[in-house]
Amino acid sequence: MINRFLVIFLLLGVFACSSSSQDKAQQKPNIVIIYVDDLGYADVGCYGAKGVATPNIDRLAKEGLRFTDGHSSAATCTPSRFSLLTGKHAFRNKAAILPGDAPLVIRPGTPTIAGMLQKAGYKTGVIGKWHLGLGNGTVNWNKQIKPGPQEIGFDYSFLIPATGDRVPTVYVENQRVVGLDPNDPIQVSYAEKVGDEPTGLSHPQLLKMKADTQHSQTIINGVSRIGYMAGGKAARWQDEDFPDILTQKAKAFITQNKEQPFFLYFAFQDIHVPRVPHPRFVGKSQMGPRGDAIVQMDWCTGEIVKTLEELGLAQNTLIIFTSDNGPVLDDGYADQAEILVGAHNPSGSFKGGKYSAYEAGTRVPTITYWPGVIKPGVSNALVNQIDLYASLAQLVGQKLEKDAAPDSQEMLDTWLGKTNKGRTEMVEEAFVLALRSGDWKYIAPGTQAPDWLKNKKIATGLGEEPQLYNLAQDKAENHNLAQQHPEKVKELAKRLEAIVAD
Ligand code: NG6
Ligand code: CA
Repeated sequence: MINRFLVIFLLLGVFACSSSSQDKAQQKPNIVIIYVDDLGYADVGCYGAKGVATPNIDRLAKEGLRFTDGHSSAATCTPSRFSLLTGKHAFRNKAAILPGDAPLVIRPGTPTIAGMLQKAGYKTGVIGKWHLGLGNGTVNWNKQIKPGPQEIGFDYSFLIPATGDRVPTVYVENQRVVGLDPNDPIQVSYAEKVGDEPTGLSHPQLLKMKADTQHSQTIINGVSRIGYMAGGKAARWQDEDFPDILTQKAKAFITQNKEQPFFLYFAFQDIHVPRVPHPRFVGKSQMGPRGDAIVQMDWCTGEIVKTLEELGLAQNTLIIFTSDNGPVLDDGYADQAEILVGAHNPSGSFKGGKYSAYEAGTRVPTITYWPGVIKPGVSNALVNQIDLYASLAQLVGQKLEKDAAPDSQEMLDTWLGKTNKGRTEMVEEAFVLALRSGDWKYIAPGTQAPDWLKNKKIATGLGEEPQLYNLAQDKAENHNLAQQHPEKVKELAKRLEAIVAD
């Protein structure tokens, strides 16, 4: 008798324990970062877009929190992604725009946001554009490709290895090129021609759209790329399929991990060049391929929200929607972006765009969405993606390891809209560095930039003289006050130097 009671008692105890640990696991919210490429501040409806409708993103903004002063850490892709994942300024590692055959720039052993979440019990996945390098030196694309995401905290990866405009134009899933025929090995070179396939320079008549010299190497799927590639024919992507393939992979990742907390870093190819939307999105905006790519990425965003809702996960998922840098119209391909832009201004009322030290370089659409937790609204707080590391660690109750995320500030309450208090100072990284401090913005002097940048019609912020703006009075950065306030220039220059030396 006693024994029977004892058994029942023990069983009850076991059940109680397992259900409470299950509840606990349930309480940890899923985290999805939707990372658009080159999306400008005013490229979506809720931030003032004209000529293109983005109902899915507008809904996130309407039912979530829309930031008016949200920033990527840099005005180009690799540095922003580096900082997002490591919580560390990219200039500390000299992480600039990488070639398509570069080694992994976040070295194994470096603490990452994905690794931190893994330790907190999350399944972690990255789907989409990587552009952080792979391997240790020159990658052999025909073998196991590592180190890569797996070695820095991701359980699952499905990658566009570099950018859409760089070779190799293949997907890499968990360290292997997808669909590779071993009898047709891949060769890649950024230095010299490999194989005998036509290039943009030799066969311009084969192109879907003309390109500048840097984008005029091997032609793949009618688009000339940066870099030369041979072989791997069966594995090559069709640019038009990006939205369907990447979204399907993202849905599968969510579905497979629905019973446990997951972290999905979903990095779109859109709206980076080459802009080759799927035929069903062609003509869906008034702005040609660039606008159609915006419609396409709005659709992808909507599919993720729909999937979370269908699986009953929406109430327990924090979505962060944002971009890696500001907008660019002509980034190497003649896709009519400049001709068809009309009244639409991708940078909104800010100066510059991608590559620029002015505000539009890093001030990008930034929306947090978590039904039932984040109250709908608008926040004017100064926030930066570099702070997500420390803020999400706080959210999931994970202590930051020693030396982890040195530049990341814990600002969870700001991201969740519980306070309107943002950063008091912030570095913006372009080809020169800038410092925001209160209402002031200081742009350090500097003129070093790649030659191709000089042909772009972008106000880069580069110059021999220091620049000082008062953003409260002059958010378009038109009036350089450096001459009037030499002491302020001195103070901010000193402070910036100190941050860099830190
Ligand atoms: C530049 C490319 C540009 C784009 C950019 C990276 C030239 C002239 N331009 O070097 O097309 O690929 O790199 O963009 O080569 S980013 O969004 O990934 O930073
Ligand atoms: Ca980018």
